[in-house]
This record gives sequence, C-alpha cells and structure tokens, in this order.
Amino acid sequence: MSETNPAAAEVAAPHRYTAAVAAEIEARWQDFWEADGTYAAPNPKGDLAGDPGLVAKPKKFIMDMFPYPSGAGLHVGHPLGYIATDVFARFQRMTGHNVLHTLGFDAFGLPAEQHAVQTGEHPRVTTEAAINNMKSQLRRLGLGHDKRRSFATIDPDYYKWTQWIFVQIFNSWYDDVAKKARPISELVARFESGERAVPGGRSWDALSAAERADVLGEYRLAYASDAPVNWCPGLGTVLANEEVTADGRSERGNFPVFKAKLRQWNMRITAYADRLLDDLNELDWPEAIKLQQRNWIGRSEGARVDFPIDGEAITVFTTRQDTLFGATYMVLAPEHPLVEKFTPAAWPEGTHDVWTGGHATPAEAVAAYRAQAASKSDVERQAEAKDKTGVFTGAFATNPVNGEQIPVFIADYVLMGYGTGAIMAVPAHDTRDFAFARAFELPVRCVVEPSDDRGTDASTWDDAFVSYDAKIVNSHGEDVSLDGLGVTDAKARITEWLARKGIGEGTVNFRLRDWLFSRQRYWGEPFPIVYDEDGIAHSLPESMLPLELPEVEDYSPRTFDPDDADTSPETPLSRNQDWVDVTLDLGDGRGPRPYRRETNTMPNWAGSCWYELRYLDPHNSEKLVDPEIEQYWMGPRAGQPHGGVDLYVGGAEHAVLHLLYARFWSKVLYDLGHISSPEPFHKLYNQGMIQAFVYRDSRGFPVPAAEIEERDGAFFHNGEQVKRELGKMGKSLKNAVTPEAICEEYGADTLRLYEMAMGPLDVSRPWDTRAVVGQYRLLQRLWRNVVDEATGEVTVADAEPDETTLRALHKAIDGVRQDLEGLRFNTAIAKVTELNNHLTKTGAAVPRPVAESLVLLIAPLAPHIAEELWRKLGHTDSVVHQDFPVADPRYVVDETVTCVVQVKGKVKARLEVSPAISDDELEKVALADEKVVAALDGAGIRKVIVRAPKLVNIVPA
Ligand code: ANZ
Repeated sequence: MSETNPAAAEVAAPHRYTAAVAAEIEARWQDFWEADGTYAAPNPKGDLAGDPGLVAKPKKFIMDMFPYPSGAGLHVGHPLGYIATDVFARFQRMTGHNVLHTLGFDAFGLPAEQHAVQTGEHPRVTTEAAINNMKSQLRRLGLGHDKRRSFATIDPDYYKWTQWIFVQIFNSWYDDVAKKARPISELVARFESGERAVPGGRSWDALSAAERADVLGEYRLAYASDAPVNWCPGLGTVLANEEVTADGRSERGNFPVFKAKLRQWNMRITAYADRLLDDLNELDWPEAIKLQQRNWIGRSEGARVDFPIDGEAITVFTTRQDTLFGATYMVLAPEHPLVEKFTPAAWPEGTHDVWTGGHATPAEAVAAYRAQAASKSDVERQAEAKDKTGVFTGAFATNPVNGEQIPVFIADYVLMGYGTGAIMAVPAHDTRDFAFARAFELPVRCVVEPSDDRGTDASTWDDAFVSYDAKIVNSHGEDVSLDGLGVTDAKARITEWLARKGIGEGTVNFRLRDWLFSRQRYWGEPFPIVYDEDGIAHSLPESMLPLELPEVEDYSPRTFDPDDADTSPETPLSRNQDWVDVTLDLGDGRGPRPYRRETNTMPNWAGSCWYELRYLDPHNSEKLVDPEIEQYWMGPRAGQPHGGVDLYVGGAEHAVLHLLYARFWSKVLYDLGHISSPEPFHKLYNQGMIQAFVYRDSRGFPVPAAEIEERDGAFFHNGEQVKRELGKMGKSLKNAVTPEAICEEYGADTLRLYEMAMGPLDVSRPWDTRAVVGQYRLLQRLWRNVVDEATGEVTVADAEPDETTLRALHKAIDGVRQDLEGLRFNTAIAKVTELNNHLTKTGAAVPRPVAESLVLLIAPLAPHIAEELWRKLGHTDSVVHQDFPVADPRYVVDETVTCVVQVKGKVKARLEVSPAISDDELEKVALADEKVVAALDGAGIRKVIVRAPKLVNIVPA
C-alpha cells in the first residue's frame, strides 16, 4: 500500500497525515498554546501575570515528581509519567476542573558538582544548560504545563524559602502533650516562668547563654549534634549508607570508609513518627508504598528492662518481655558506651575459650572486635544468614526475674542505633540468639511451649521455636509467675511487675532515625545559620534571605590520606573567608557582632520537601504561600481530610526518603500555621518503567541497538549474531531511544499514544520502536475520517448517525471517560481505536456530531491533531477547554437480540444483533457468518427471507 511508500503517498494523497504534517501542526499549536496561555491555571486571587481570572470551578492539582536535569537529556523512558499526567490533566480540564499542572526542576545535587570538580565549570552553568535542553525536549511533547509556575530549586527566589522553612523548623520544638510543633519562644517562656522545669534542675536565669543554647538544642526540630557518620578521608566527604559498599569502602574510588563522629545538622523527624504512621491511613496511595513507609518508621511495642550490674544497670529494649525467664546472656552493641565501664581487667576464672576470641584480656578482645565491627554496614551486620560473631566482655549482669548471673557479650548483630543498643538474648525463641548461643556454647532454655513435637528440652533443638501464639512455661520466680499464660497476657503481667519494681516499663520503639541534614558539598542550599563568639547557633532573620551561594575558586572537597581516620572534612564553603567571617546585626537587640557562617550545605532532598507549595504561588516574595491560594489548591475537603495534591505520579523508588521528608515538612508547616494541609500528596501513583532490549555480542558487551538486523527471529550486528535480553534503557546499554527520533519519524502525538497504549500505566513494558507505527496508523485513519487526503477538504456529513454508529459512539464515550478517570489509558486508546475503525468501515462520510465527539475523545491523548481537526471542523476556540462528551445512556446498554439463521429450514447459526438492525444489514451479517458460509458450501443463493431482527432463512440454489 501507499502507506509503505511515503513518496508515492504524497503524490496520490497530498493531504495525508504524515510525519511532516504532524511536525508542522505540532509546532504551530505549541506556539499558539504558549502565546495564548492556554494552560494558565487561575488562582482564587489573580496575581499571576496573564491570569484569566478565576471561574468558580472545582480544582485539580496534578503533579509529577520533578526531574533532576541531567546533562544526558531524556530518552523515551523518562516522559512516561509526564505524558500520563498530561492526559489526565487535559481530561480534567474538559470535565469542568480548574487544573494546575506544571513542572519544575530539582537542580541541586551531585552530578553537576562532580562535573564542576572535574572541569572547573560552575555547576550553575551546566545545570542551567541541562534545564534548557530538557525544557525544549519536553515542549516537543506538547505537555500542557502552566509555565508561569515553573522554577528550579537552585533559583535564589526559591531557595530563599527553603532556607526560611529551615529557620522555622530550627525555631520550633515538639510539644508532646499538644502533639504538635510550637515556636521555641513558647518553650523559653515556660522555662522562664517556671511552668516547665528546666532539665538539670537549675533555673533558667541561672544558665549561661551557652547552657541555654544546649538545653534548647535538645528540643529544637532542627539541631546540631555529634552523629556517627560514614567518613571517607580519601574522598574528603561523608557518604550516605547507600554509597558505601558491602566491604566498607566507598562505591566511588574504593577508599576506606570509617564511622566517625562529626558535628552535623539533624531534623527531629522522629517526633512525628506516630503522626506519619497514623495519617497514612487516610491517603490514597499504593498499599506497597504505605507498607514500606510503615516498615521504615517501624513501630514496635515492647518494654525496657533494667539488668543490674555493679550497682548500675544495662537497659534493654525487648518486644518479648514475656520470655524474660529464658534470657541466658546479654549482648551490647560493640559501640555501646557502657562497654568499657563494665569490662574487667582480666578474664574471670574459668572463662570459656570460645568466649575470649583468643585474646589475653577483655580490653584487648573488645578493642579488636570493635575495629572489626566498625568496618561493616548495618545491613551486613544484621544479615540473618551471616555467622554470628562476638566476644565476651568479662562482665556478668543479673537477670531481674530470677537473680541469675548471665554473661554480657558484644556482638555486631546488635545495633547501637536501635532501641537501647542492648538486648537480653533468649536463644530458645529468637533465631539470631539461637545461632549465637550454639556458636558460643551458651545455655538455651525453653520458656514458650513448642507446638510441634520437639519437647521442652531446648538443648536438643536444631533451631529456635518462634511463636506469638503459645503458652509460657518454666517462668516463675519468687513473686511472679507467667506459667500457663498466653503471650499477650504474659507480656501484660510481667510489664506490670517490672513497673511496680521500678526496673522497667512498657514502651514503644521506632526504627525511624532523625534525619541527618548536612553535607560537605558546594552545590546545595547554604544553611541560614551563623555562630557567635560563644559558638552558639543563630538563625538569620528573613530580611537576610536568601543567603546566596558564594562563588568559590575550587569546588572539590579536600581529600586526605585515605587510611587516616582522624581527619575531618573541609567544606568548599569554608575556604571563602570573606564569606564565612561576617559582622551582622541579626535584629535581636544585640547590635552588630562578628559571626562565623555555617559552611555545610543542605542535602539534595531539601528542595523537594515543599515544591508543591511553590507551584501555587510561584512569585510570592513576601510569604511562603498566600493562605487563600494554598487553601484553594491544597486544603482539606470531603474525602481528603488532610488535603493535598490530587494526583502525584512518580517512580516507586521514592517510597521512603522523599515522600517521608516531604510529609514531615508539611506537618511542621501545618502545625506552625503556615499551611492548611498536613499532608502534601493525597493520591500517589507509581508508573512502571519503560524497558528496552539490550543486544550483547559474544563477549557480553552491549552493541548499539539501533544497528541490529533481525533475520528469522535471530539478531545480528555487523554480520555477527548477538543475544537479546531486556534491560534498562540508557546510554550504558546502548539502547536509548530519544523522543526527538520518534517525533521526527511520526510526530509527538504518535509517541504520546504509543507510550500510553503500551500497557497498564503501573506495569513495566519493553519499548519496541517497530510497534510505534500502529499508533501512527490510528492517527492517519482518524485524519482520513475527517479530511479528504486528496483535497484537504473536510469530509464530514451534516447528517444524523444511524443507530449502530450511535451505539458505537456512546459506548466509546462511556468507556473512555471511565478509563481516563481511572488512569487506564491503554484501554481508553483501544476504545477510541474501535470507534475509529467502525467509522472507517462504514465507508460513508462520518456524521459531523460523531466526528466532533471522536476528536474530543482523543484530545487528551493526542492534543495536536485534535486541535487541528477541531479547527478544521469550524471551531474558533481551542479544543483544550471544550466539554468532554457525555454518553447517552440509551445507547450504552448492551441490548442485543438473538437472530436465528436457517439454511434449508435447519438452524445453522445464532447471531447477537442490535434490535434496531435493518433487514439489509442483517442479511449481510448472516451471509458473512462462517457457519452459514460453511453450510452453503459454495452453493449459490436462490432466496433470502429476512425478518429483522430475529430470523434469516436462506434457500440455496
Ligand atoms: C528478647 C527477645 C526474645 C526478642 C525473643 C525477640 C524474640 P523489632 O520487632 O524489630 O522492634 N533488639 C532490640 N534492640 C536491638 C538492637 N539494637 N539490635 C538488634 N536487635 C535488637 O525487634 C525487637 C527485638 O529485636 C527485641 O526483642 C530484641 O530481641 C531485638 F524471643 O528481646 B528481643
């Protein structure tokens, strides 16, 4: 056909929809939409340039996880989510909503900085170039963004407010009684008046400024503290856990990484653990993501129990206080601060050889084991399958329920950062304790009755018996017995007993840790913090924000001897003395004074913690966000008790970090009265990934996918057969396909349709360039149903559609509406295709009302061709703001009747047909039926008697 020969097609059909036509149409409408401000979303008060003024419409705030502008640009895998939200946003616009949809850039971060270190080029230069490149790539896709609302997190106008929020967090504390953040000044007032006792027992007046600062530091929601971090002298920076390899070296450069205590900023996210957990229930998020957040927050109910030792106590956290009688030894994390204190000078008489690790003294054993543990990551230390290692400290503690002396070990399977960093070990009922007890020949005592036939003599067991639904045995002391109780009752009884004795209490423990918030980097937001001569931290007043990033000579971190753990990072900002040492009047009544600036920068998560708010009121220089505007777009409403964005689409990899941090900041801002929505994102949706075929040669190296030839199901590169597999799309696997390439060959509308048609949005799918043409053909047939390819004239008929077409149309409308609302874009496209094919098949000119509805149906998916056809159909205003068609229920219900087809008086087929079918049409359908054709077996037809819709009788010749 001429379709396969474009040159011939152009001669025969000069007005056919081709890639060249698509390119012209698309560029023209993109320019028009931009000039016209078609996608501008009005605010309740019109203070954005070009605001069309708010009409009383319900709102929809639709967001993508904004991109990091990488220098490599986009491949076709990247815009999957952006196209999806664009289709959804367009559909919402056409169903009566005021839609806010835009896209900014998350532009601080490591890659640009690495590039700067290597080339000396300012990261702002490369970042801005990458943003511009990405913008033009995205524009080509016809995304309906309100560009007035776009920004990058590196814009000083934006990060002014990131810094301002930091100041709010720094200047507040969490009131456990009211369960909310409050200004720190209220806490100071309570200390001053004596309404609240000052920790340490002294009066507020009696404290020095530095002492007061220390006290407040224990309360502030942003605070500096000495935290153990991954310090890599060879790279000159601290690293995130994810950047450290399993053998304790840096992923980049393979340098040793040490656990070092460095003074760092933290965010007290743990204060919000309960609320972060509880409010998840109201959110419309994928269950898998909610579960990941719940696990990350990790709420455990249990008890703290004191084990006496040398007149003091080691406190453990346990979730199984019901098994206290089975505790036969204790384990402290190697870093536990009490280890030295209780370690005796020599091994006690009769110490088991396997306990000492072959060391002459406990101190030696402890030191050697600590060094070994420090080189391991927490994940490695906790691995179930790993051999249990540890060493005896030489000390014994007392089990408080039975007075037994039990040995105290250190072992790396106990982490300092969880619970109290100390455990009571119950080897009979805990898998890890069991393995450890067997390795160290420690007693194993059964206190939970096994439900299998292993018996209660635990010395013969092969593994631990772990159950929450069993009876407690062997558990009675002088004044307490748990024997015969179930786990829950035993927990309650022992907790009550511990509390009465003053040696324990029921408690809730969270896995969540405070958020380490400083980085020794250049390319991030400077902290709005200065230190006075006493080293006290002060926040900058709003009038001094933004605190802009100073220029520096050298972006590189200072590196050290890779093996020298006793070094500490030197931040790039600290090299600029003029910037660091300043005299400022902070407006606090103390007048101008010398200060030293904080020289760390914020982590690259900071900018994405509140960006949804900036979209609302992007140019506000007076306020974070205007309250009326914030309430309109984000405020709580029916079905959304916590308010928030109506749809947020992004990858599932952001399950915890970004989504948890952003929720935390929202809650603080909400508590302090700056916003009305305690949750940022009401509905979350994770799109799948676009995968791609990778072709590997005989050595296993990827070869360019674009150069592959396929012959009889085998794949060749330069004549050599290669193997095909599925992988990620990208440069490194030589299989990236750019959106430009597809746009050039088919147009942006085809690309959009193809990406949406590939499968359900939340499922990963392999890219197949050869399949793209299918959607191109759909658009060509659509075009042909409206435009004469020879003349370019509109061909639609000013006629009423027949019953069959009405049914096809309204069924499509009904289905497409539901599919678009439910983000089922692939099935929506299938329904549009079906309708379009039906119209093609009728062969007649398409009735105008049907053609118009068809164009409106496809408008969210393929906006350029829809806009063009809409105008060709004689409309003067944009298709973007038309009403989406509404199905007439009369034509949607599937009314069919069964028609019996007889040949020579015998029933040969039953057909399901519309009750409105005409005699002629029914005859055609009957004669085309397979079974009827078979029954006739080539014989001619003498006569056909038709009684539509129920009977067809055929008399063969
Ligand atoms: C005694 C016991 C007996 C325990 C038993 C379990 C089973 P979740 O549920 O995750 O909160 N644990 C406490 N602190 C720890 C630390 N810093 N490092 C490693 N393990 C620690 O886990 C709580 C349980 O994990 C606690 O309850 C404690 O062991 C251990 F049959 O205490 B259990």
